[in-house]
Amino acid sequence: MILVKVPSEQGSLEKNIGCAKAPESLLSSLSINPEQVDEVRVEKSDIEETDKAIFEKTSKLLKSESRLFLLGGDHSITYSSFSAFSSHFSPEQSSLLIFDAHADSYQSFKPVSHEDMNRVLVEEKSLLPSNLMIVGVRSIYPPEQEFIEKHSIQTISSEQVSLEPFHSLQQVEGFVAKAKNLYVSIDIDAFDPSIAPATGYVEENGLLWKQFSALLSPALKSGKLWAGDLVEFNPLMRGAEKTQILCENIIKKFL
Ligand SMILES: [Mn+2]
Repeated sequence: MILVKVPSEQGSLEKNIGCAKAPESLLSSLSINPEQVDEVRVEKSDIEETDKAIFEKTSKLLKSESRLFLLGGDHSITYSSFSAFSSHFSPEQSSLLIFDAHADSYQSFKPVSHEDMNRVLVEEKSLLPSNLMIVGVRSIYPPEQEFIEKHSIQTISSEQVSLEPFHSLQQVEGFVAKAKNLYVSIDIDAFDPSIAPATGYVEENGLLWKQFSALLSPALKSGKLWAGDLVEFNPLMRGAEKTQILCENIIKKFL
């Protein structure tokens, strides 16, 4: 697994300034062989150039049959990396499992931001709606709800995970079983603010570590996992220390 630093907060609409510092902060406390670390050159004044650079880096690594894990940055980075993933494997054979408090399916902006990247991926046909599952959601705007219903996108709320842990696990297992190639994207705000306070859009009643571990394990065991990312951690915010420990534990699961 190659860790790819993507220090970009350009897609955060200025609501998570500081999350570009996450990759450096995380790598400083993990002991990783430097040969296992790569980086996307971020064009600070030009998000479209950054998006292109993420796309190219992801494509290149997948072509060399490397598995990769991107360290964001804000959640818009997933737009470019998953676009590359689905051009590599084909949209039919590319599935995206997301852990997030939000649906990121608001109306489309250009350039793509962390509020609409799922909608744009679906509209551009890089992502088939049936190949998308969002776990931990608990804050959805009406236009997003409409979008989710229209495309029958599979979601599991954090409340469902708490109330029906076994059924939730079965749903994730079913999703993973159907997938050909998997990309797992983790927005740190999927977690409960008691363990992950340092992020731009905090939502109460999130996932706990044990719940997340259980729901991630089908993907880790599947042999289909080629790429992933961890996004929206902000080391400049209050509670950064405990959030960073959680992030480190997530990364270790992928290594
Ligand atoms: Mn989110």
